[in-house]
Amino acid sequence: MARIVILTGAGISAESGIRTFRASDGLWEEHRIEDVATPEGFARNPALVHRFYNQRRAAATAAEPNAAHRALARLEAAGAHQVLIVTQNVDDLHERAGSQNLIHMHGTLNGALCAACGHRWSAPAEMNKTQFCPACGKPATRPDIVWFGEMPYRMEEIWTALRAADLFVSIGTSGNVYPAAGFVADAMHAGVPTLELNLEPSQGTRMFDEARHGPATQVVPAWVDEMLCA
Ligand code: BJW
Repeated sequence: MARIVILTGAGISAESGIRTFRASDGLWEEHRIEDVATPEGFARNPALVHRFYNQRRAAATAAEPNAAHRALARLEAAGAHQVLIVTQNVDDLHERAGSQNLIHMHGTLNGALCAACGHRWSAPAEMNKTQFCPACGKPATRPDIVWFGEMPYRMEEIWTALRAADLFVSIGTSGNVYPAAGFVADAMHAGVPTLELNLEPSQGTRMFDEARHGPATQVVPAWVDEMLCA
């Protein structure tokens, strides 16, 4: 059974109404990365960081999976391929679409993490700096999100899957943030064929064996149809 590793980024959720990061109307236009996406920013101003993620949690809860999320779930459910989705996204639209074999390498809005002891639990809709960790009792609640300078989750598992894959597909990501941006090079060095599906050419587009550009809700279902007919 062919093994497909699929990396997704903010672009796959854009048509569900979730803002991307680097577009002209993206999240980084309104927020300094250093303030809301680093442990140092959180230490300086936890209230600001909680407000940023509380708003994004509310937006993700209100959003619905789109045709691209559903197509990837359909590919996995068909059972003809072994599909692993590695998402950089912190929304839960892949799982709500039905995907099961899924890694959230940058964490999830639905998780809370104790900055003091590392305990994890379900995030409340509104998180704030006075909430106590249920394990150690310290008021060190933070979103379970991987910020700049922190190690993304389950990297060994991801690299093992990537090296063993028969196809690597990158969907809706600009290719600006490592280590995810390096997956295409990792795949290439392992001799794994690569495909980019994105609205426009990404930073690393020339490294892909093939690239198809257009909105995810069009290019992803079309590609999945091809895979299921082959
Ligand atoms: C559509 C569409 C539609 C729109 N249809 N497409 C120099 C070299 C190498 C690394 C570094 C370096 N200097 C610093 C680093 C490390 C740093 C890094 O990469 N910095 C860069 C800025 C250079 N990385 C880290 O610190 C990471 N940790 C780390 O490296 O640990 C050490 C390590 C060492 C060795 C091995 C492994 C690890 C941690 C990175 C954490 C990233 N966190 C964020 C925020 C937290 C999550 C959150 O708040 O949501 O994650 S940053 C932000 O960017 C978010 C995203 O997941 C991530 C990627 O963004 P994405 O998804 O690509 O979104 P956009 O907006 O950039 O692009 C959207 C794309 O969609 C565009 O191309 C559009 O065209 C397209 N699109 N509409 C299809 N309808």
